[in-house]
Amino acid sequence: MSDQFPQGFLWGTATAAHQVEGNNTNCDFWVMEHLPDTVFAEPSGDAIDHYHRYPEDIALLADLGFNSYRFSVEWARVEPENGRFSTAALDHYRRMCETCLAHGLKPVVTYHHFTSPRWLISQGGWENGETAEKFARYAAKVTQHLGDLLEAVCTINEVNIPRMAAMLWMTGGSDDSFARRAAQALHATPEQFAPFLFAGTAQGRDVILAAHHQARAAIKAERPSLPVGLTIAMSDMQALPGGEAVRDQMRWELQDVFLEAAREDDFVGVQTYSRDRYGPDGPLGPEEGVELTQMGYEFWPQAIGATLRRAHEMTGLPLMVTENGIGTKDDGRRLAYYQTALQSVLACLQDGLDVRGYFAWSAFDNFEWMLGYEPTFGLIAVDRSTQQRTIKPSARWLSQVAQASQVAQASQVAQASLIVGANGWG
Ligand code: GCO
Repeated sequence: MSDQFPQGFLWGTATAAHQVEGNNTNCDFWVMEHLPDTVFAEPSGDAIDHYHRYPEDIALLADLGFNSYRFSVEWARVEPENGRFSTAALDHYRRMCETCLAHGLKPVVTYHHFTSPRWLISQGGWENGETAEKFARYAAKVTQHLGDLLEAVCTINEVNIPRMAAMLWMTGGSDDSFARRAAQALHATPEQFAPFLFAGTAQGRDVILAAHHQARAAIKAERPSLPVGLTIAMSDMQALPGGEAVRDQMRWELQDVFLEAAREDDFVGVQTYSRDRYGPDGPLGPEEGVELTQMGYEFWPQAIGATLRRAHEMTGLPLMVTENGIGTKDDGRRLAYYQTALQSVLACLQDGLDVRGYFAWSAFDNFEWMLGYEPTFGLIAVDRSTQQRTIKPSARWLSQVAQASQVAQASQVAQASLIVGANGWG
């Protein structure tokens, strides 16, 4: 049995605009980050200034031997006012795609990765049915401008995460006063406050899926041959004896409904970090004795194999690992994580699953939403006071895997991290 990944397999890393660009001031998150007594650990600020430094960053990723790069286009920049599009912003993202191609990286572009324009939130955000049309109009515009350069489009990142947030994380009542104040700051009523991550009702789910479907149609109308899919956050949902019914019910609500809605797509983007265990009374915490990551998740890299199999079973579609990775300060554990994860992806391929690519989350240490810059998911570290990039050993290791298209041939990389000058690295 071949231990090679297939020819043409996409090897890449992933980022999201708001987490790396810096000064994304026209989006909803920026406002929420700056509220007095915000729930955000710190504001995103300059982030890693990827908005300006993308040429060096892309060159660095190409030098590591990747052949693809997944990044997102920021809706708040492209459509700063309802119905008014910024050609300058579209040109910026076109230059990013051109830079990728010039370096041999195929652009896989996400049109929405959590952040939305402020004006959208003042109009009811992701709980308002009209948002689907607006998103499709924006998707058409982006495709007109960049479509000829793209390898694939992910319409919406983690379509199911608002539902997960509502059902798993905000059940004890979220910080109401924060939501009320944020609603006011974004000119929304508290009843209609629906930034993407807050759109956790069944109505929100339906708006998000309608937005995906309408955007897919709009993209296809512009470029019929461009592969379009959504991405979904999939933990490996395991049942302990007696927990099967509860797990199945939760898996239906949190994953299966979304996989079913993707059945007409060209591929499914699977994003996995860990597993979750279910007993007869619901979700259980981490198992005693299992190592935890910075996020408090179990170190469970084999989860990606299980979720790919589930996505395959539910859809039969081509799959892409659009995110997989670990938040840790210990880069040796990151390397170990990727090693096991990639073995489990390879086992899926050997069993006949059609997996088209693997994108590590993330290329760089970046802004981890409410948690700020503390969690470090990057293959490349960034000193944000100088914007100096430093390649971690795990990046060197993954680079060997990508170049050999084989996990076995990559040796453990023990050498010290490589420092890359702030002003160019050549
Ligand atoms: C996601 C998130 C990323 C996170 C990553 C680590 O798509 O899940 O988009 O933005 O940074 O998941 O928690």
